[in-house]
Amino acid sequence: MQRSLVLLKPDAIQRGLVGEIIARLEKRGLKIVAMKTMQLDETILKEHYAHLASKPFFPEIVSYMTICPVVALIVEGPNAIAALRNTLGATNPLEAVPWTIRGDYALSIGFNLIHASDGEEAAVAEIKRFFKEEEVLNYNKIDSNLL
Ligand code: IDP
Ligand code: MG
Repeated sequence: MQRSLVLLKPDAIQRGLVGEIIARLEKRGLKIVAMKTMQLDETILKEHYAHLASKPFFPEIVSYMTICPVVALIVEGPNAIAALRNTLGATNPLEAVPWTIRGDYALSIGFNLIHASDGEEAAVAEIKRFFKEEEVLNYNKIDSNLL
């Protein structure tokens, strides 16, 4: 069983797509084990996007990601990390295939709606960065033996 951090970025909130995106994750079979709204700031973004902090477009990422709150989730499932990355589609929505979240709802790399961890190590670090242990729920889903 794997866990991943998911962020529904400010454009998901601004465009009223939070419910639709979460519905897709639920329908894929992923279990929500934590969820909250959060206002991000430059400090957390410099950590979260450390691999992009020296890029010329980093200030744009900060403006985008701080324009309003995000919805942060931890989702769980078998191979959740790969399943999520496939469900998201490519980073650049123009390259994301139809039926993926970015392929269906986004047009620009600057506004691509959703984040998910890109590997197991990143998932552990990102979950710790965004959630306290007591915010993570421990419960069974009635259909969990079918996954
Ligand atoms: P990912 O979100 O698919 O994991 P990353 O390469 O980790 O993609 O980039 C993180 C985020 O930074 C992207 O989702 C996007 O919001 C933003 N980003 C990446 N490259 C660009 C760019 O060239 N211009 C503007 N924003 C970018
Ligand atoms: Mg990434």
